[in-house]
Amino acid sequence: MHISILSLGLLATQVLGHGLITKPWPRTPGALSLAACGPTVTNNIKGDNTSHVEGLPEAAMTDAKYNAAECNLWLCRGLQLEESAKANVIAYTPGQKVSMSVKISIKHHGTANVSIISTKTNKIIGDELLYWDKYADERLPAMPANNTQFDVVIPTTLGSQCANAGDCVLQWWWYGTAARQTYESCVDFTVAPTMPMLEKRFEA
Ligand SMILES: *[C@@H]1O[C@H](CO)[C@@H](O)[C@H](O)[C@H]1NC(C)=O
Ligand SMILES: *[C@@H]1O[C@H](CO)[C@@H](O)[C@H](O)[C@H]1NC(C)=O
Ligand SMILES: *[C@@H]1O[C@H](CO)[C@@H](O)[C@H](O)[C@H]1NC(C)=O
Ligand SMILES: [Cu+2]
Repeated sequence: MHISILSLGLLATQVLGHGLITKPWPRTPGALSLAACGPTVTNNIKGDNTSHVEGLPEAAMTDAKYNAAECNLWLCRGLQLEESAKANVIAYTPGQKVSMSVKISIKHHGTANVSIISTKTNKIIGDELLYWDKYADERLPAMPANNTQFDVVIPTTLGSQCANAGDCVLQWWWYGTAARQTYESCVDFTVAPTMPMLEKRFEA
């Protein structure tokens, strides 16, 4: 049995994992995540699905199966859209309101956002949908309701950028400033392209 100092460190931080999206159903580990990230990352997330990113890239490097570029731990914690999940990817319409829930098991004051990310570039499409300048503040007597329950509105300007399953994710991102811990959780969705030419014709 091999217990390296790194994996012991990882076990210690696992106890401290703290957040993920619970509604809509987020990405979870499976065969594709394992192929891209290797067992160190997927076992970490299976062990605690609220775990943070810090420490994972270093721990994963010792893993022959880890492909940093394919895994991309700074997008959805490396979780990929699994084949078995493709049938359940949600089709949204432009302008649709989406209710989201997040589970926070331990608080760390910081900032958070929800945005639509292009998975090819790992860049935000448009503006952040939501931003909290104060989030998960353990110094408050109670957590504001909107830290764990909130709505986002699907933009009407996506065009065909999120037409196919896996093109885009709705990513919740929380950074605990003093804890220096990053939490990422992603929902897969599609938005069918609108037909601007057709709309113009009707307007004329
Ligand atoms: C995360 O883990 C909890 C506790 O093990 C489990 O109940 C929940 O279904 C998991 N959620 C996801 C998205 O994996
Ligand atoms: C917001 O999200 C992006 C990734 O989508 C991240 O790079 C950025 O640091 C986040 N900002 C905050 C304050 O959470
Ligand atoms: C969350 O609620 C607080 C008030 O408790 C408000 O100041 C803040 O703008 C809200 N943030 C978001 C992102 O809805
Ligand atoms: Cu922590």
